[in-house]
Amino acid sequence: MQLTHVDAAAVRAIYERPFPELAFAAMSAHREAFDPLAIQRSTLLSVKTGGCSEDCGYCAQSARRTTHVRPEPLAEIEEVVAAARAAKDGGATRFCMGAAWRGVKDGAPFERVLAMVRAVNELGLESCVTLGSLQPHQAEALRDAGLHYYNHNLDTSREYYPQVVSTHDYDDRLATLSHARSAGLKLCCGGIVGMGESRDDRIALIAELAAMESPPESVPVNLLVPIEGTPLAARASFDPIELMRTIATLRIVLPLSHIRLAAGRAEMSVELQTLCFLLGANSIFSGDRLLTTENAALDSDAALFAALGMYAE
Ligand code: SAM
Ligand code: DTB
Ligand code: SF4
Repeated sequence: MQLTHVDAAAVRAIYERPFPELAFAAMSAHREAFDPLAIQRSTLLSVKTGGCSEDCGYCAQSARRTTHVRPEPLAEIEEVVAAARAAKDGGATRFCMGAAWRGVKDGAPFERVLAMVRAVNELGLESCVTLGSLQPHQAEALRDAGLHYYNHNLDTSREYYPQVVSTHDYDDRLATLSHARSAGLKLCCGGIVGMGESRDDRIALIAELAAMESPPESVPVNLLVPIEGTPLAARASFDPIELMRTIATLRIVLPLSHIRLAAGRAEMSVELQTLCFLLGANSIFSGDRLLTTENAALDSDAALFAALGMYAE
């Protein structure tokens, strides 16, 4: 099913269906476009850690807070190549490099990121970077270096965003996505659940993604990883049924996108992960670390996929 007009009311009508109806529709949409046994795997590396000027309430890397993160300068290419090789050996098909920047500045650090992209591509991996805001010429430089995906999350609804971040706004995020798309990059764009947002906010985020002229090929759904020292450290536990409704609705309204069960898997039961895969999540972060926190272990992922008769793409 390809939806032509997706607004918040249409998304709500899907999101709030009785669960068995929602699940059946999501599973059907998944099978129409994808092999339901296959899971795509991406591995993350933080190439510039901490010291960020922004104040995103969920993030360990804001310079405005004291967290477990020790700031580190931009990584050397050799270090990135070694990590990318290890990711490939671990079965990942995409390597995602994250920088704790408000945005890209022209100059030597950006040139080094371009060299990282070329080096990752040479290993036969898809490349992805997340560097904060981008200007059009920077998106074009990334494209010319061979970048496959630009990750830039909307994170939540337009309405809730100012409660989470005060140093940039929703339109800044949309502008960067538009520059990346205009340069011909594929988009990885999703959000975070479990930040105290309402169901309306989750529905509005889904509608925002689905209404994009050219929606993201890759949609990460992060469950907040609570970080000591951040305003969202004391998050109350999140209702797993809301996570499943979010995944299933995304699968229905974005039938051709990979939906990633992203951060927070280390804290999820195998039962919850399995249900999310059944409902249409077909991508994960694999490898022992996310950016600054632990991920679900590679061997437990392998055991889960073997038990389910599923496999990595
Ligand atoms: N500075 C860039 C930016 O803000 O786009 C790139 C790095 S930032 C860490 C990338 C994304 O990671 C955020 O947009 C958010 O979706 C996710 N993220 C960061 N910290 C998280 C946390 N504690 N729990 C869940 N997701 C998180
Ligand atoms: C995304 O959607 N999630 C990733 C990646 N894109 C950059 C980051 C998750 C970070 C989790 C918390 C941490 O490790 O600091
Ligand atoms: Fe900086 Fe990105 Fe973290 Fe926000 S999410 S504080 S922009 S690294």
